[in-house]
Amino acid sequence: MAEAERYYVTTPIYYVNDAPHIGHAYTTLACDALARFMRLDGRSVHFLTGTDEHGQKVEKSAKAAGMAPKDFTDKVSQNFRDLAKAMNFSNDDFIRTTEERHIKSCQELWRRLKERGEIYLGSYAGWYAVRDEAYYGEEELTLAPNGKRIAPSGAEVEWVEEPSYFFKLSQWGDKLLKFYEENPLFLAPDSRRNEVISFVKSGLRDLSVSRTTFNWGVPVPDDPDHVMYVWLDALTNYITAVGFPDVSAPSYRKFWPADLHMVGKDIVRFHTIYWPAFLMAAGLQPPHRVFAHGWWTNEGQKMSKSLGNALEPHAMVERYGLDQVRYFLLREIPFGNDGDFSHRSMVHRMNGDLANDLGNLAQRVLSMINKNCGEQVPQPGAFTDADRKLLGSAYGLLAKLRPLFAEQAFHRALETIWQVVGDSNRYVDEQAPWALKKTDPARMATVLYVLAETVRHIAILVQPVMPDSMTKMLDQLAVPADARSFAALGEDGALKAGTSLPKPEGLFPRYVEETAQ
Ligand code: ME8
Repeated sequence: MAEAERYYVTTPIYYVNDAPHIGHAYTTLACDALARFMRLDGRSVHFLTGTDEHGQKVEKSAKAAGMAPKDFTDKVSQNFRDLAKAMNFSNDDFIRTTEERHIKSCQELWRRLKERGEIYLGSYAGWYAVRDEAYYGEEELTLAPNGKRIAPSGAEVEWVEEPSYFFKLSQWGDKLLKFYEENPLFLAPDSRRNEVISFVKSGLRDLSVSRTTFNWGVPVPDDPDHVMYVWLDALTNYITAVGFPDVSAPSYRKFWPADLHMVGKDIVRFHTIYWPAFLMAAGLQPPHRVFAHGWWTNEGQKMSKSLGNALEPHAMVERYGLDQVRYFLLREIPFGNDGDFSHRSMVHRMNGDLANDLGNLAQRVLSMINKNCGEQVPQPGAFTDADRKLLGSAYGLLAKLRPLFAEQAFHRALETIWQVVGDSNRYVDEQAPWALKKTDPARMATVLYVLAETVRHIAILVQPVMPDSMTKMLDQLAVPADARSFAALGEDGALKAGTSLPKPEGLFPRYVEETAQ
């Protein structure tokens, strides 16, 4: 299959030491919208998410819960599967790093690196932050008032001294810089790209890639005193899931290199320095692109366990509605920037963009058709310039959305669709079909047809972001199940006059403040 016809998108695999919060849901949601968009656009998609279950941090959490690590990870990994269900994520696979397929894959990657002389045995003495599962140089640390050393991420570090295998990362600096230069789309947004390039330019040290002081990890082949560094283990999930180490497997050949690794800005270095270096060193191709999005805060505050203010996705969905939450997260902030969640802005989007703009448009059009056109798609007459203009903007949407999805500009994609929603609402007001009912019923039928056809386009194109509500909207327009992909956009898939329509129902209720009820 030609390269352009497939699409492989991944989320980070989440640590199971914590309950999922809205930050985790956000990353997976962005991938879900992309996966759905590409499927509707005719691509063969592989969408991967999963859980990162090894390492000292998870081992510590299991101990604190009084459980064996495997029992602990079995239990908490399930929370992430439940989240995927609750958020209507369409992932094709869910990988766990404790699975046999993954252990085999990590060990094979290790063997390849070892064989090529990229890994050597030495000993590590330095600072390690369990929370980040990352090594830090002395010069990166600051001293807290309690005398503890703190990493730039805010995590406490501890002194570690142990035998360790090292990956020769120091030899990959120039090759990485060349790779970034030759692949300008590899890392987005630009601010992150610049940050990574200047970090690599400042010089890379060899990377410790095994630990001996705990054993909750993938055993190093031929040296079972060592377990692999959890990031080497974790990153490898992206190739495990498409069949590595069998590089001749159809899934590997079809889907690797990945089109996109979506990550948060906290883990950009792991994905854009270590990962391409490991792959190139093993003679494998690096991914096409990494997008590092921004950070959500809650009402201006960093979300944390200790503050107890982490936004819980299930509770948000219950309070505001699933598609409302999905829409808000992708519309509210320019994708890539940090964003603040506030109840006020959530309600503003729900009641404005959804209830007033899109919901009201669909409801007005469908109920006028229901009352005045015999519950059928009306028969249009000749189109006026105004009709052609509105239809033209609906027909032209896909061509505008493709490049925006390709650059993960979800907010701009939604804004572009909502311009047509706004145009449609203005068109209804200008054409006043309710007044035409008496004076010119044939013209009323044309106006309502133009509107229904525009709503069909909007519903098809909004499916990646709000799949449930748009399914209902397309049901209300009696669009057949096999005519809901992007191939059905434009005149060829146009609504057929005379098609019976079900009774319309409102899709986006207004949020009424609890105190005002
Ligand atoms: O880092 N805002 O896992 P993790 C936005 N296991 N996104 C957020 C967020 C917030 N406040 N908080 C978390 C790990 N995220 C490793 C990854 S991949 C090979 C291994 C999202 O459970 C964001 O995507 O700490 C971030 O990068 C990820 O959760 C970190 O998840």
